[in-house]
Amino acid sequence: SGHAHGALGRPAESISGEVRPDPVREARAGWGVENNIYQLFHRGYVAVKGGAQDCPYSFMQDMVAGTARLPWNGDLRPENTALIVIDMQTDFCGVGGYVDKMGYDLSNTRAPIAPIKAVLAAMRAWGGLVIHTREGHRPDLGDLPENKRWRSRRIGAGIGDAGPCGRILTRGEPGWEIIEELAPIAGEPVIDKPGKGSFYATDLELLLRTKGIQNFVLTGITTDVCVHTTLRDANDRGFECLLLEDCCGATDMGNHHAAIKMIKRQGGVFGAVSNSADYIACLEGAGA
Ligand code: C5J
Repeated sequence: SGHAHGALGRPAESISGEVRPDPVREARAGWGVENNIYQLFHRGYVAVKGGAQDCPYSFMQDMVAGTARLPWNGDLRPENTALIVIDMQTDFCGVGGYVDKMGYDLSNTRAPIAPIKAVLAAMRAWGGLVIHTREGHRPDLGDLPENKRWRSRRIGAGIGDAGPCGRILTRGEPGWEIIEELAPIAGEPVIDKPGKGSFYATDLELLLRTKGIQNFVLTGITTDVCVHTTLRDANDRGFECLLLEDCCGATDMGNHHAAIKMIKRQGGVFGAVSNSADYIACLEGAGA
């Protein structure tokens, strides 16, 4: 059960050592023809394998048939598209950070680093808006709900408590910083958020609306927590969401895959899913 705990007080959830699949190669093998059709006629996001399998009645089939496209209205421009890089902080993917302290396998949350780096370069060259987020709390913990603190202490990684990378998830500490490989560059907004979602208690929505953003491309960690909360909140606000699956990672691969599958049900209830290579190819095509 979800309430069972092991001897160390950690949830008895299984952390699989599953080798990360290569979604890009799979997509190319399984959807070659469709991708070609799509790229010839539409210029936009590209379907990945699993899209039609997981949600047989989704717009993925319409895309394949050439009667639908992504974004839904086909309007993909640097001026109306933002890439968000969520919580790529040492606390979530570095040695001695929060996720490491909880005892989870860092390889899952480090896997997206290289794909995100490639997408960042392409997005910057294309001219779209790039936004970064950091989860963290004020040093006086005035914005840390008691229950959040209690839960984190329960697993041996108390938010605000001292750790190898400074105080866990606390603003200004080394562990809270965005990792060097994915550091923001001048002009890219950084959103500091006290919660899992990127909209709650931040000015993210104001920023997106002011810039006229319609398409919202999600990357970062963790797929099932901060990325999903942000995705759902963005979708409810009418932003057209695309999650790049190899640019995300969770503390549990089962959760990662389930979180991706959830997006594609009900015709793409939360948006669409693609991967770094196809997205980059799409930007290169869209800019031509
Ligand atoms: C978590 C996050 N997993 N960035 N935060 O606690 O997803």
